[in-house]
Amino acid sequence: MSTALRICPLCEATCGLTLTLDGSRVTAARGDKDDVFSQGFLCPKGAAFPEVDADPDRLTGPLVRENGALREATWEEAFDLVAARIRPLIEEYGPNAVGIVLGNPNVHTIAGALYPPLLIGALRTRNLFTASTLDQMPKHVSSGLLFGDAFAIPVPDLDRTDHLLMLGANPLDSNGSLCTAPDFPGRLKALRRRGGTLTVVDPRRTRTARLADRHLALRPGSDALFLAALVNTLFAEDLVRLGALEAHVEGVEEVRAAVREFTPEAVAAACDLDAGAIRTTARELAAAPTAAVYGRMGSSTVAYGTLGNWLVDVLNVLTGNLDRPGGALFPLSATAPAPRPAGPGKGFALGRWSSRVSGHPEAKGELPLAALAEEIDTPGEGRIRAVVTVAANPVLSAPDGRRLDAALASLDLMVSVDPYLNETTRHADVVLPPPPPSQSAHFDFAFNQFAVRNQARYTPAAAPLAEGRMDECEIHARLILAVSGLHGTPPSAVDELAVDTALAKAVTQEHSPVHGQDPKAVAAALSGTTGPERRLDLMLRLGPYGLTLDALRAAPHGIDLGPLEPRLPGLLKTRSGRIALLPAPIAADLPRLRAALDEVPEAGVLRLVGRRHLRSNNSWLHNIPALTGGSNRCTLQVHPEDAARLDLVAGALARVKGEGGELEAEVEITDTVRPGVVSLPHGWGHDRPGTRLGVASGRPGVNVNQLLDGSRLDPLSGTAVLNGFPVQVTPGGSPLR
Ligand SMILES: Nc1nc2c(c(=O)[nH]1)N[C@H]1C(S)=C(S)[C@@H](COP(=O)(O)OP(=O)(O)OC[C@H]3O[C@@H](n4cnc5c(=O)[nH]c(N)nc54)[C@H](O)[C@@H]3O)O[C@H]1N2
Ligand SMILES: Nc1nc2c(c(=O)[nH]1)N[C@H]1C(S)=C(S)[C@@H](COP(=O)(O)OP(=O)(O)OC[C@H]3O[C@@H](n4cnc5c(=O)[nH]c(N)nc54)[C@H](O)[C@@H]3O)O[C@H]1N2
Ligand code: SF4
Ligand SMILES: [Mo]
Repeated sequence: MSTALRICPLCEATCGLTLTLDGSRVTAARGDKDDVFSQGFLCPKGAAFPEVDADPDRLTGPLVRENGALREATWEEAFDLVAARIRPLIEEYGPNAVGIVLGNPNVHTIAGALYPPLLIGALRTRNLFTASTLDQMPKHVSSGLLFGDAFAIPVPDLDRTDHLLMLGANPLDSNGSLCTAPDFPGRLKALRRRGGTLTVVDPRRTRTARLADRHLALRPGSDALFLAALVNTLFAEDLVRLGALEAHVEGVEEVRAAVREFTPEAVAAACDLDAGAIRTTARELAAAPTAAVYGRMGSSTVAYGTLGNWLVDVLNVLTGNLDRPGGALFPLSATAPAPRPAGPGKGFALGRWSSRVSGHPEAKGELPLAALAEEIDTPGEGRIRAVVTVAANPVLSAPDGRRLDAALASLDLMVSVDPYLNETTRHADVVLPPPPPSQSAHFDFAFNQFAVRNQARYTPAAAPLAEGRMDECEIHARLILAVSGLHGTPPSAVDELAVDTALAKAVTQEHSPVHGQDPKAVAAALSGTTGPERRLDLMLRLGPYGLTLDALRAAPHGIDLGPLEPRLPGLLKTRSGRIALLPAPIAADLPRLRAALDEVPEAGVLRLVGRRHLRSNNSWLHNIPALTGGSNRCTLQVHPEDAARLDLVAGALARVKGEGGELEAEVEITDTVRPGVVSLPHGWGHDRPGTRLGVASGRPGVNVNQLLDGSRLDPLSGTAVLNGFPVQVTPGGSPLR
């Protein structure tokens, strides 16, 4: 028996785990009490790490398609096949013939942070699709426009704020998102204990809402109207106080004019909130010594997602809370480039190209994942003929999985880097499975950028790579070489090139710690036994704290880098060097929101919202018995009034019809959803043949995203509307057992 530390990769909270190992098998996981950030916290998912790690359905080696069927293959065969098949397609049809799909777990692995940018660079395709356009792309766009940097995302200063206004987030079940905070629930309770206040805006009375001082159960999709009315009230009641931000903001008067029509009375009907309650919310926000406004999924994956995300930060600015302790601050991660001096930047451009079929504008170099199917199945020049998926299951996670399922089946070539044969990867011609997490090192490149405290932690692999396994970093490196026509080159060449490229740039930058040094000498001094370790070491050395891999190794429970600190104006990369409070693309989208003021909600139309369960994670943890036992979770939650009106019976089936299809789900009657709203979770629908998910396929559930046809998008960010879309509900067919 031995123990090893491992940062949990199962949600954004990044808790430190202490694993118990019997040989190389993980037998238990508990919270690491000495972890500088998570201090022993863990949730039921973290506790199930051993089962997640040892799931017998995980693929143990590569699969290749031969005569229509997948068979086990050697790594050599698998990469030979990729190289032999993809190069002719690119040569004949050009780089855009290959689509790249990056899914959520890429933000939970070292490989997913370090290699996809190189894969995108190698393929030079404009057909890049990621889970961001099912999630947080509106935040990237609003940050890009406001601050000139799509990754400059302020996070609420949870541990110090006096007042938190939270929209469309349910951290008691999700453990938080774009706000990395181990024990988010405990931090909210501490906020209440120190006399702070919590307001939750959510059409459902979630576990988080139950913890709040006030819960506003607004109509789904109306957050942007609600937020605009808060901004309106701040101006109307002379509550705008920029404080230290004054010198760094432009466009305040333009915002005042832009929100003039959005009075609390004007939005009240659309939001189904009392105008008085909206005013009180604005006054409390302004009166709090410090406050933070924070919006997530439920205010992001909606029709006015970018406008809503923009308004969140407009409120943080107008109340003087942006960039101040207790407000909403910008984290500074240990692998971020060392801060440059303040001054004008390049700004953020949107729509530099558009998608072929529907002309959707790119955002942050990406096209809407909801448009992937049409880019494959619509004939014509520029059609996608090959797809590479990495850690993605869009057949379940994106709108209209049926159409995407058929489109993927029609491809000339599909390659998937994924541990499972699931609804998406079953179409692959080559599946390249990474090892289980115990056999991978971990560092949170992504989430340290959104953490409520600056810190850095590195956990080397807890167990050695099993026989026949390949580290996910090496899989990526070999894949990059195979698609580049460099098949056969040692994979270390990819890391060396990345180091050389980064150093060539850094030595020329005056604010870089290696300015003026000899790049070869810096590279030679890097420590680390693998390519990715050397790259991590380099990023730490080029970073703001001058850390090294050796320093992290010497502090296995992590290095605390202190509370978040103000970062303005250095962080701003807008062309003016100031916060652009009313960016032109936002101003151009506001008429759409004004039109929403007059839309009378149709009586009797139900709006569907999602929900998450603490023991689940998107589409891929339903195969773990320890996390799936108990009663059916894929239920349609309906308010008692709606159930009575629609003749729906608890435990019986309801038929749900949307623009993209229909399905039947078990009815759960509960007043935790507001009237007019039904809720169904996503990530279910494991009933397709040809997968290898023994447990999940036994209790498949239904795919909520089949109710969508992929046409409802937030126009500025290309993000799918996954919350608040209209559905019809009628009693279903046969009753349940
Ligand atoms: N209706 C509705 N739809 C939603 C949402 C919603 O709230 N409502 N949420 C959306 C959101 S926020 C997101 S992020 C997306 C998520 O959707 P996706 O990005 O498709 O992610 P998952 O469903 O989590 O699927 C993850 C895939 O990664 C694989 N995987 C797991 N671990 C690893 C690993 O270490 N390496 C590799 N290479 N692969 C791994 C799994 O086997 C699985 O195939 O879903 C979105 N879809
Ligand atoms: N247990 C678990 N944890 C997870 C995940 C998981 O699947 N399971 N997924 C991870 C991922 S990828 C992400 S992105 C995060 C997401 O984490 P969160 O951002 O916390 O998202 P959700 O838990 O989906 O909560 C969204 C809330 O928005 C509400 N909502 C729906 N429509 C509206 C609306 O129009 N307005 C408002 N104000 N609210 C609305 C819903 O009722 C729901 O309670 O969770 C991560 N953590
Ligand atoms: S809260 Fe998230 S990171 Fe922490 S143990 Fe649970 S799943 Fe893992
Ligand atoms: Mo997500």
